[in-house]
Amino acid sequence: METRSKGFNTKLVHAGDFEDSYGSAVTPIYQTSTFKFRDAKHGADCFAGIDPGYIYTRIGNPTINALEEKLAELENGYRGIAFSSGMSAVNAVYMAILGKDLHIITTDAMYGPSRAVLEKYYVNFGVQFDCIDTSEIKNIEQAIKPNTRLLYIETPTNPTMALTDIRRASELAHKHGILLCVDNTFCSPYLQKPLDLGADIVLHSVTKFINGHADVVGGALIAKDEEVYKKLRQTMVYMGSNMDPHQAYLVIRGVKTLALRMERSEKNAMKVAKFLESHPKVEWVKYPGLPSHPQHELAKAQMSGFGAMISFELKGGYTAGETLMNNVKLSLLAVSLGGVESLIQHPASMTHAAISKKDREAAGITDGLVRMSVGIEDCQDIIDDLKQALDKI
Ligand code: LCS
Repeated sequence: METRSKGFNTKLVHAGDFEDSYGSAVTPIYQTSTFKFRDAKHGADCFAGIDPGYIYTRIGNPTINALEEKLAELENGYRGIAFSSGMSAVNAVYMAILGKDLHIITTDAMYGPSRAVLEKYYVNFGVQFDCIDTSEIKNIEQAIKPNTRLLYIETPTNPTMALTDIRRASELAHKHGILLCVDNTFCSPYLQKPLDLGADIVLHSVTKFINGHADVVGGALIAKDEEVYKKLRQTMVYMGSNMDPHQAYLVIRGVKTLALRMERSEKNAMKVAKFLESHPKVEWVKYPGLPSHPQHELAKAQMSGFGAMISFELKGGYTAGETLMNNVKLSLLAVSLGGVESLIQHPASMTHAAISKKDREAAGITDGLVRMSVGIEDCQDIIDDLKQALDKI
């Protein structure tokens, strides 16, 4: 079905659908590593790109392609590429665009490994990087060098919930011939469409809200134009970091309910954020939907809602955080986010442990910071659970 002109909810359900010979109502799993050619010429034409036929699953597969089409439509992009994980999507962007003596600017408080991989590996290949607070556009302007090729931002950041103005960042990047990649994992296209705001590439850990059921690890890139798309796809094929057809099938199933899940967890998150903000044992809460969030106005302008992620600092720092996490019973003490279950975790010792304490603190990831991914359970149960755990501090 042609769905490019349809509404977001219709695209969630139907974009990427194709007719198979049995009239299957949902996208079938093409669990095959390779595809038969009709004859030698067909094989040669497929390799030459003259025939769009499938060749080998690392290069392309109908189930994976259906998901790629769906994600491209949801993000208003040219085409999508699915990956085995969010981190393999991150690496594909770095590998496709960076190289010896080339420079990347990234958000300092971003998902730990997205930053750590630059510090630990890419430097060995001569890549230069600056991790800065991109929520101030003037910081980006000051960090730009003649050899800067990529501006890579996360907004909101994991876990400090700081926002970067995508439109202004893209204007600045393009003025200097720099590509802008936005990690849209925390928002999903339900809340934010970076390509519409000027970005060149959107990245997802589809492990999170896109799949939404905490049962798949996967990643995706969506490119705004053909040139960037081709570079990224070639990198994926050579890295061998394709998604598996069964993984793609599960993500296609999960993403159909994205809007319903987001709507519910967002409502819950607003109530949880207000509860936490009024609690005497909480020092501060960072949730883009609260007027106390320093970039509440920007959140209203570039996001269509405020999402399900909350960060908060407890009075009593690390020990208080530990007590809270040891006493929650409904929220699961687990990393990851964006599923139907509420999850709670401690970034300094978990998701951001790969970053040095000095760099963590400079990026605002304090020892007492707690991050919560609010699920779709009954909100009162989530709040009651937090309340009894906070009472133990
Ligand atoms: N980008 C963001 C914003 C993420 O939060 C993550 C994973 C990734 C990229 C990497 O994706 P993955 O390879 O895990 O699919 N974030 C995690 C987190 O906050 N806890 O556990 C994983």
